[in-house]
Amino acid sequence: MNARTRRGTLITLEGGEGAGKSTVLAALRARLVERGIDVVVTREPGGTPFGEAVRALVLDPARGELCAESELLLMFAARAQHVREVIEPALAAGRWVLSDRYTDASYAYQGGGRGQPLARIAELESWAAPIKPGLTLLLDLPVADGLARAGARSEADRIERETEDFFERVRNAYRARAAADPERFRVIDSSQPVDVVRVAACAAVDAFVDRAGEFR
Ligand code: Z5A
Repeated sequence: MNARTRRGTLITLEGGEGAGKSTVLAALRARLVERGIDVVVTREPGGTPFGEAVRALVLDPARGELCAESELLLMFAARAQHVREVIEPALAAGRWVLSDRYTDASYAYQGGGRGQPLARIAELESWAAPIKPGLTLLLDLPVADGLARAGARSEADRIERETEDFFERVRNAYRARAAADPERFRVIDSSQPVDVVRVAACAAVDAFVDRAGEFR
């Protein structure tokens, strides 16, 4: 197999409210490009026309109540399309994919936050989104700090209107996933200044690229 036909790798970026994912995303993309990697940057929910329509629907507070089961299924409906239309074709072509959120977000928000059974989420994952990230960066900070950052920004969407308790459960679920899979996760303290967080995130990606190179 030559370099052009080698399968690419999925890197995901996760975190709670105001964690700073958007703030570090451009730096991560730039670092991957500097390392000679052809990278597709995408996001969830979204990443395809169908997924972006689902995103608008699921985050719109004007739609009113949405039961937890519907929310979970909508996240996976958007994700199934994203995997088949964007992620899998890019990886098959040897490109890397950097996604702002992926399946861990469903475990954290719909599992931890909404109390949906983790086994049910795992079933959906293995059926609709079986691609595993090679590296997941979790930007972690105390909930109150994240909410203060997000609150200073714009009008809250449907999920952002949740209680502090909800976001504590989301944070705990993310941290539990990271602790259970230290090989894949790198946890970054995103309560640090922006530049420090960017440097730490880029260093984690660099180390991963170096390691991936050793096995190629
Ligand atoms: N969701 C779900 O429930 N289930 C799923 O399966 C998936 C998603 C995939 C939309 O996601 C919602 O979908 C999200 C989870 C749910 N719900 N909520 N809540 P999203 O990722 O698009 O939306 P978000 O979580 O609200 O992300 P965001 O708005 O893009 O925030 P962010 O990217 O993490 O933060 P940021 O925009 O980079 O930074 C926030 C502010 O903090 C901004 O003013 C920055 O300038 C500031 N900032 C950032 N870093 C720092 C540092 N280090 N110091 C000081 N200030 C900082």
